[in-house]
Amino acid sequence: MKKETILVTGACGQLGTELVGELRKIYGEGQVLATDVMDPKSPSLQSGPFEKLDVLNKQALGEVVERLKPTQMYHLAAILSAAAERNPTLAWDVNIAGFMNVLDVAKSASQKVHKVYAPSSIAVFGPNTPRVGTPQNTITDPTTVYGITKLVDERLADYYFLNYNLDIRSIRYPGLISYKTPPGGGTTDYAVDIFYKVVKEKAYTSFLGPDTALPMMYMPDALRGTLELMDAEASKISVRSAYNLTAMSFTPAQLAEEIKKQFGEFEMNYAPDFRQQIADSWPDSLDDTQAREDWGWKPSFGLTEMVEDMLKNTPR
Ligand code: VAH
Repeated sequence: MKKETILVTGACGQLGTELVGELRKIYGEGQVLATDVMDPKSPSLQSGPFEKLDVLNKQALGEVVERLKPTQMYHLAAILSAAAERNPTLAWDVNIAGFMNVLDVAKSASQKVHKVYAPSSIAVFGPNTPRVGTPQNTITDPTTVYGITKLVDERLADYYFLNYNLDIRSIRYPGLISYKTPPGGGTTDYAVDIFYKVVKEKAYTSFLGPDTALPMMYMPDALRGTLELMDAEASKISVRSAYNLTAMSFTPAQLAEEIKKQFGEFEMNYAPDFRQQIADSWPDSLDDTQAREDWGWKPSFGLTEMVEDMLKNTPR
């Protein structure tokens, strides 16, 4: 295996915590520097090097890169959709200025950064987007500030690839479901919260209405997809903005029904809040043919398998 040195930003989040663990398994514990503005809580982050780093501090980011000389960067620091609606300025700063800092530092690093990963989201789509089987290239017109920032990031990624030959790769993640680290500030978080509440209290009140369909993915698929995209030959990557990627689509009512089937009865209630409007602006389902054709993407978890694994592993 080729020796890689990897810098991860936003490592304490839902995705970062698990991705750092996977990267350390592949490349060695000492080869992956996890960074975040927060202190690490999860044991998988404490098992290897960790530093506090704010992506808005370009000088500090530059110093870390010059010292570490990473061959790959995973830029995961971001403000998610619901949190962004509460603080659009912070979302703009972190999601766009922070990303710009990463791009600039990667581009001008004295030792070449071979690959950069920076996730996008289905939030780049909006109410004018075809809602079912949303194609890779279509109308975006996001109406959430999070979606707007992610769309700018997609364009910047493509720009840095075209103009500076930076090998940048990205995925438009759907809602990610996992049991190790809870998500924070997203609209798809209900699909994780429900498991914690059901196993502890046998009741859940959803902040989205029963019929709100959204594209979703179980964390093991998201991790594998991300690593497969990063491993793919550069010549196979035809999309430098971000790939559509999906595994399943369901509504809160369908998720509750599947949990009831496997877990038994629980009380399900609905009290939609401001996140309903965010969810209503996003696609019901995605077409990820391009990722399947370019680098062989194929999900392994559908709704039934995901619910089974979540019920087995959600902490009681
Ligand atoms: C959010 N989970 O809800 C994120 C995501 C699918 C959207 O990027 O904000």
